[in-house]
Amino acid sequence: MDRIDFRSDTVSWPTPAMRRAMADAPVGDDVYGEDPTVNKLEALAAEMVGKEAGLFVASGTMGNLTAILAHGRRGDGAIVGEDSHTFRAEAGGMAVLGGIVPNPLPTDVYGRMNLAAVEDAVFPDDPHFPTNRLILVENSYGAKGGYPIEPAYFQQIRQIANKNNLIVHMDGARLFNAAVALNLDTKEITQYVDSVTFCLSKGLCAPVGSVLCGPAEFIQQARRARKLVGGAMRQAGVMAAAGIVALTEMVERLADDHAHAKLLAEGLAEIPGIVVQPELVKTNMLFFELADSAPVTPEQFVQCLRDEANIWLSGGYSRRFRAVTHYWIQESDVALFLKTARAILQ
Ligand code: TLP
Repeated sequence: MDRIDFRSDTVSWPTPAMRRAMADAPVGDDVYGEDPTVNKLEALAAEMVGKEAGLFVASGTMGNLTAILAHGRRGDGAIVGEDSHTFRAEAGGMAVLGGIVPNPLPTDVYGRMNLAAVEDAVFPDDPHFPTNRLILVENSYGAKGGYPIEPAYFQQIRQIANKNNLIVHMDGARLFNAAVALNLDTKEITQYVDSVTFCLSKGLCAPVGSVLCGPAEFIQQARRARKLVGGAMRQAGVMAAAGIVALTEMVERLADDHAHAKLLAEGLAEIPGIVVQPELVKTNMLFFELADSAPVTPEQFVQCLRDEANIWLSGGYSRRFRAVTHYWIQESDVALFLKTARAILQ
């Protein structure tokens, strides 16, 4: 990459192996179900998360939206973390396009909703209320620094769902980061949810795409929902080919990104003027704050990193920053970040 970009793992470029696979991919019209590369990706994805079928979609947002549209109807309710991506950062799609009524609940420092609060959020069977339908969960939890939530939590969510006849959908945009950090087979996490979306284009480096996985009948419904939102693609095998490389070659190495994020957090903790909790850093993301005592404003901090070392960091509007590591960030880049930040803040 031409810059050292900590703004997100979404900025990651495809690897050389991906570009080769894309050039060589056999393709067909996926709306006819005839793209062999898309079919291969969908089968592989479903197998990896222990579900019957998969659906290749353009983005994580589209995966969550098509899942919600396929699971619910207008007037249905969805219990959801108030700082989850699906509630807060997907343009209100579930309400705007699905007529789904979100019922947002606070989450703890790891991104978990309180289980008693989840039970309380189930409405009585009364025409005043939305119809109880969905619980939406997320793993790893982006707004809580990409914290990987243990399967035990989802097991308890499953029990509440079963008791109340609810469907559980997981936004697993960074599901494989969570599984690698917890040292678990991904299926140990996804066994408790009915459907899951995960992204190929974040830490896994594919240029485009996510996969929604779930029961075969549900995926048929989701295929219709994807068409509805204009997301049915034609020779998408060109992109799916990169996704296959992502799933076969890029999962285990996520551990390197996690180690880099930890290294960055531990280094930042030693710099006066920065407040960070390295113990919360388990995957490829960290939040840190610029203390009031820092000699520069947040805007100046971002600008100086860019001017002095071509290091890109998002934010600058508040004292809180997010840094994300990925394949294109090396240990030497972390060292440069720390050296430059120390110089700016001295
Ligand atoms: N997250 C992006 C921004 O939208 C914040 C990022 O840079 O992290 N779920 C989660 C947990 C996500 O973090 C994201 C993207 C999505 C869903 C949506 O994925 P895309 O961008 O592919 O629609």
